[in-house]
Amino acid sequence: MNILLLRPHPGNDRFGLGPFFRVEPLGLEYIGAALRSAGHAVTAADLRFRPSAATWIRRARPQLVCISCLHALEYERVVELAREIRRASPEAFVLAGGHAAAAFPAPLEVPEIDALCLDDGEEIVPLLAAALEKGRPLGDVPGLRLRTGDGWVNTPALERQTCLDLVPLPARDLVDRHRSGYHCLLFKPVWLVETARGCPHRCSFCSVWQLYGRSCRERSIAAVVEDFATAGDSIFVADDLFWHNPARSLELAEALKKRGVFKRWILVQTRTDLICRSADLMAAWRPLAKDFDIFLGLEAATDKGLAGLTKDSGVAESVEGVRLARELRYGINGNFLIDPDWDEDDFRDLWEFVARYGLQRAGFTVLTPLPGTDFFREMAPRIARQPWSNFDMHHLLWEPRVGARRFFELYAETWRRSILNTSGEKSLVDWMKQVRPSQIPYIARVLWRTQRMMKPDAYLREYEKSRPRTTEPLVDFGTGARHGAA
Ligand code: B12
Repeated sequence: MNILLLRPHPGNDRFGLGPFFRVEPLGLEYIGAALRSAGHAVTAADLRFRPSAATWIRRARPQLVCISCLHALEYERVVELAREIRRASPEAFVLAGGHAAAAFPAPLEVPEIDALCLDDGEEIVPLLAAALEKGRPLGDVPGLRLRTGDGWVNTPALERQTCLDLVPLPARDLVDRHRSGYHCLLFKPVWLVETARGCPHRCSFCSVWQLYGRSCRERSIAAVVEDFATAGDSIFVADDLFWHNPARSLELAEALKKRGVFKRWILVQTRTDLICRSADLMAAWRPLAKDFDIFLGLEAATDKGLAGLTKDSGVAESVEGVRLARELRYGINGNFLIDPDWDEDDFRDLWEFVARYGLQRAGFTVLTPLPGTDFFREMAPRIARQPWSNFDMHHLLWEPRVGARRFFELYAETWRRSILNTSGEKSLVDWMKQVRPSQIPYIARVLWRTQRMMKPDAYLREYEKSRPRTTEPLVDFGTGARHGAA
């Protein structure tokens, strides 16, 4: 069967990480590898680059089109893309999947989409392709939400979670033509690598543990070593919680060293309390890259703030984790959450914390109830109908305590205290000194776009444009259900 895999343009990357990170569609690469081994002809297109979806449809002539939807902010774009596909190829079966589609499928229940994938795709998509090819009933394919004459219905869930070793390596060649366009911060090109999936913690704002039931799955050491060894020099590790299993992480570090893997740059995401109890592990990993950055969910500057987010960790751990990582020469990036219900003192507490511990490399996002979380279900009555593209963690979804103008003044001031402010501590010249001459135009463009985050009016304009003018609720929970969810 001819199958086309599409990564849509997310549409809204005006704020936040968008300008800094553009990484390969790794989920589609794993699905592509699974489909190939079942004998299908697979084409993948990353629509953040040219050509358009219509051109890819003409080239690939697919019977099945798979669209990925990682983030809630992409829902509208995914629906638009499905419409475009329907027009260009009315006979093709259109399937959407990926984190946001699985965690909260309701916004994708439109006539132009035939089915939604409610779990990982490596097993489900080949089963669907086989059913379509052989004309078998689609209701027997597990893990789907199907559009039927009687509305949207769920097929039985997968009997057990997909084992990550089912597909040992992603089919990176499917999108390698865009490699030079994949970048993170100053590093370009970049490879996205996954060693494990899931997180056992229960932070209220995160939709990952709620989708995977706090489970953690690991790839085999052999597969990860092969992937690291064959990927390029700059690696972004997609794992939700790196170093989670100390014994396996230590074994992996040793195996990578034995294979002679040494990278220019590695970025991983983890927690400060885990760092506090993993000094040996961290020391074992540090020699694997010249520059090794850690992205930490710092979230709040007070214990009360952290407890409110069910972080299950305190500020003492944040401070000690950062100290320990720095002592081992790791670079620290992180993120703090800004609650719309804050008053002025809360902002000042955060500024003071950032200054005291030198956390100017951290970013700041607006606390946003992400679809698929209990937090979202709880907050939905306060959120009126507005575009999903506003769920980028840089928009206000309800009126903040200090009023929208004051909130954005304080928010923009928070960003002005970061290293991204080229009129602040780190000037444009300082940035340019860090890159090769050939990278200067690229980094100048990224920084220029980022200065918007320091301007209250830029946020306010967006807020006024999509200010909720109706009290119509955002979602109808009668339809937003995934397997077993309310
Ligand atoms: C890498 C990543 C990014 C990358 C972009 C990735 C890309 N390709 O463009 C960057 C760093 C840019 C990014 C940015 C953001 N991200 Co992000 N990101 C991730 C992360 C860590 C890993 C995704 C990944 O590649 N995993 C590895 C692959 C192998 O797994 P996978 O994608 O899940 O794919 C599997 C299944 O989902 C499924 N599948 C995937 N696609 C498809 C398609 C079809 C058709 C089917 C059938 C199945 C299927 O099968 C795959 C194989 O098993 C996830 C965490 C997560 N666990 O999902 C967060 C995550 C998706 N991001 C999140 C968020 C919030 C953001 C930001 C808003 C954060 C911010 N502070 O600004 C921004 C938004 C940027 C923007 N404006 O577009 C949230 C989304 C929550 C939500 N409900 O919306 C997540 C879940 C993190 C979290 N803990 O909450 N992100």
